[in-house]
Amino acid sequence: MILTVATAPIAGMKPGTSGLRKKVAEFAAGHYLANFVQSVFDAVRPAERPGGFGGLTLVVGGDGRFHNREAIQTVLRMAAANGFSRVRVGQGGILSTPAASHLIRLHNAFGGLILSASHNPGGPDGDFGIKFNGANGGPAPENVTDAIYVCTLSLTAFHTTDTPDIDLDHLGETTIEGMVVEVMDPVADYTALMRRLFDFDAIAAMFAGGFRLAFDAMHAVTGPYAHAIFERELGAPAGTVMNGTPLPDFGGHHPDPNPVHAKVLYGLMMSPDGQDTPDLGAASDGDGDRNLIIGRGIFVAPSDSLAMLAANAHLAPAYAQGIVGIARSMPTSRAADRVAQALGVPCFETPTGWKFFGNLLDAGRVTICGEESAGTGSDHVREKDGVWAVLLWLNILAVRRQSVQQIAQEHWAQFGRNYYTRHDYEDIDSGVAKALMQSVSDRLSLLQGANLEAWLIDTADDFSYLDPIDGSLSQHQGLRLVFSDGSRIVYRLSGTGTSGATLRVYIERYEADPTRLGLDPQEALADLIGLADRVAGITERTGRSAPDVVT
Ligand code: VG1
Ligand code: CO
Repeated sequence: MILTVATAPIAGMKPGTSGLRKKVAEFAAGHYLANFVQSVFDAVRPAERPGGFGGLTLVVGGDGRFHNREAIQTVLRMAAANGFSRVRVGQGGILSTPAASHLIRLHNAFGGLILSASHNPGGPDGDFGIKFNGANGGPAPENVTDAIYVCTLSLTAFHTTDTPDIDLDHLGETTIEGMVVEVMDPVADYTALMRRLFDFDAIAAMFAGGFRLAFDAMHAVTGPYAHAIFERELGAPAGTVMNGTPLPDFGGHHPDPNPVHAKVLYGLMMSPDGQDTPDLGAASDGDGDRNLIIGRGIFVAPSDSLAMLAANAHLAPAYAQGIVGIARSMPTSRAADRVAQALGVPCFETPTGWKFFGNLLDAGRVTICGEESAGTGSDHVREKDGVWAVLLWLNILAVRRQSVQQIAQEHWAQFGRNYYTRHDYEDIDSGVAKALMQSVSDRLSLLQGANLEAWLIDTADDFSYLDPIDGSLSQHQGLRLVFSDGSRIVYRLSGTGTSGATLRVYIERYEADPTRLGLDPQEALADLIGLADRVAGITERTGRSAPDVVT
């Protein structure tokens, strides 16, 4: 039976950088999830179609975190009550974010709901999240997330059914109030796509020749994908995939692929003995859209990885014709810009968050996109894609027959090196964080053109982005200090956290001197790091003497 349940608006449901994220307890309480899902449906219901969602398909899946299954059952009942004709859901409720994006595109779905808080911790005390992706497979753009938020503010009822839980573990079809629920293999279509993009034979031959990969799935969603692709398809030995079973609490860890949270992998790759060190270390995050790349003895900064992948993409079959353009988020280093320039293609600078790449990708203006936060992807889907990035690295390594270290060194020798770091101050008081940002913002016009400790500031501004495709304007996307030599300091507040505020400070300096390409980034950037602290008064205002995470 279809039920209409009375409800009242719940405050604070404004989607952030990537969907709505809150503590599990908040999501699981009362009508919280139902309110948000109904607001999504109300905001995106096609007004011009008399049947609403009739005849349309929704893709549903999540990263397997605590509360995933319960949330999926709620979404299924509500999709049926709101009139969808079909839902395609990953077996066990599992779909990586890039796989969901692919399924939406492959099956011409209306869109998808992805249940994930991505790199945020899980478990009963951790975070939960949900985001809506549209028919292009990409995260809803700001005008859609704004419309969803507006709906949350005046919601009075939601539609659901009294159907018992659907079996999510067996492939096949059932129906809820006339809506077909198809439980799908979450891995098969995605694997087929990867096989088309990359030279699996060349990569398999490399593995057969003794090449070693260590892939840390962090007990998150990429485990099944990684086992299927790296071990079964490409013949990498069993054990290549570490932590390959998705767990509701990610094994108690934080599924954020950085040197801090992927410490074991990092230690393995950077171990000085080198004997047992794999050739490539990689990891992905909660929902499988991020990637960490570490060569033997060398951590590849995500901004560098983007540049190196763009420079070498033509070595993989999918990109053999070359790339048409690159896009990077504003805080991402300018290493990719130099590659674009050398290739004679444009490089776009967008705000943080994958939703800003969608229009450029749809319009065919860019092929490869990336963010400093370990997100890289291409026009094959409309999300960043962790396993894709690892496969592109593998394909490049298989063709070039060099180590990651050699490839990085040759890259820097050709293009110079953009030393880069991001310092995160997590869970600081929101008021303190806002005041800090405001104080820098208030001084931007004074900073512009100023000489600070021998650094001349060329530009001091609050980044805003005018989308070249649809003309939409996104303001307040980060405070930038750009120096006369191209170095940059960027301050931003995170839009994905669930408690307090996280201040991100992004620091970059370009080095062309061939004798100075092998420095430790923290040393190469030491004076700018100090300057960033003094300009914003970070230590003084937050009482923190050091960042929580340095990448
Ligand atoms: C962070 C990253 C951003 C990324 C976003 C979602 O956002 O900085 O680059 O797109 O997470 O990634 P913020 O607002 O916290 O800086 V994921 O993999 O968590 O969906
Ligand atoms: Co993610």
